[in-house]
Amino acid sequence: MSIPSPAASQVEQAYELAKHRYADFRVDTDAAIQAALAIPISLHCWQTDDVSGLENAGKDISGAGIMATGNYPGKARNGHEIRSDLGKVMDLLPGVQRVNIHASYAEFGGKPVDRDEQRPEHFSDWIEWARDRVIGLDFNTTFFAHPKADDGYTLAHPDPEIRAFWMRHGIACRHIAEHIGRELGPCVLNHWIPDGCKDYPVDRWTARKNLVASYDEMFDAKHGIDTMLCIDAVESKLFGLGSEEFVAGSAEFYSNYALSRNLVLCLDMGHFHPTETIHDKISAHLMFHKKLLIHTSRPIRWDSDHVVTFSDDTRNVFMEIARGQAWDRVIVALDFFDASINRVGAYVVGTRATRKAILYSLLDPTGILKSYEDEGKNAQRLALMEDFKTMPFGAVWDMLCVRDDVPPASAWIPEMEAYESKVMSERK
Ligand code: RNT
Ligand code: ZN
Repeated sequence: MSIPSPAASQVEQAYELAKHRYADFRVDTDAAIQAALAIPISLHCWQTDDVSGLENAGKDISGAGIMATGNYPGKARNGHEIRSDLGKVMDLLPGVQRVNIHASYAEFGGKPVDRDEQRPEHFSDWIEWARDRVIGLDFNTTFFAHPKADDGYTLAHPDPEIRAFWMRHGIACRHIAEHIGRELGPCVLNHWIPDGCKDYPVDRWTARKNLVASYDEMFDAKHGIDTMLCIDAVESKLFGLGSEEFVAGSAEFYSNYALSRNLVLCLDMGHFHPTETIHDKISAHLMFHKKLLIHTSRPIRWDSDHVVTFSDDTRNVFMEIARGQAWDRVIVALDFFDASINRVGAYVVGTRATRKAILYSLLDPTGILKSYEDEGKNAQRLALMEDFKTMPFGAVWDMLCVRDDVPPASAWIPEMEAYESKVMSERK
């Protein structure tokens, strides 16, 4: 069916009613829209091509616990197609966007360069593209999809030469991120490693000692990297495919490591026990850590990376940030990949869901809820929280889209379909 776009007058009228309804609870919808549009969300480049990257076409390399399932047609095959898809996605998204690239998306112009020899010029197409679009870039070390990561260990590897190779990669990426930072403004460099194993190891100690030593070398001040431009973050994980029992970079490891080395801690919503959520961790960590990087994602059973939806989990994360007025201490990035649906659609759904949750949190009647709480009126608190779920939120969201000149509601679907038939379906 063809999706009808709401008429501008409908959006206006619905918004006027919604605005008054929220104002009854001392919530300013205009201010919330403005604030929600201004919060940057860093779009991961790897949903365009199912985390394949640009270096390994045709090679049989293990994904080191990262696997996108599905074979929906239209996957991007090179840097040009990836940027084209990201451009289309951004045209359908309201609000400030950044783009988050991985070291495996380097472009070498035909002459392959190994991970430990990557340099800023291998990302010049990305930098020029971002400059043209007036967006910032974030960066990630790629400690996977490489022969030297095939046995599941990198920075924690027992072999000092393999560790040294990956340390050189980490340092190279810090120079690249610093360069991006100088060109486009501060660049968040996230570090995630797969290191771990399927079954009970005898020695967890050496792996973790190695990991501390490798990171200490990578983050050493002697490399002269300006940490105002390259903002290092470290990401924990509970388990991955093939590392079900042991992951060296666990939550406890990184929480302590980041705190003791003054780095940003990254919490990925999909990296905890199946029923464990991250909203309660935000205020706990921010009592001690300077900043958090959030990877919004949606775990389902053993998969940590389904497309984000407007779920309780997503809303609760941003509600915590809003209620703690911690926006300047949290960096928002996306991390999901689904190869079984149109990939532009996956991005638009997941990114819109993230910004919807941001808007929802900014429309919270926190003041009233807090006075109920202070007075011990917890039935009233629960009732109001429930009622806010069915407030005319959609009307405020549609207005946010219209104010930023993108299709409201699901009116972006026809644009995705047109792009699919014109561009994506030509890729064989
Ligand atoms: C892996 C981590 C990591 C990756 C990306 C590709 O479990 O979540 O953030 O998804 O770096
Ligand atoms: Zn992640």
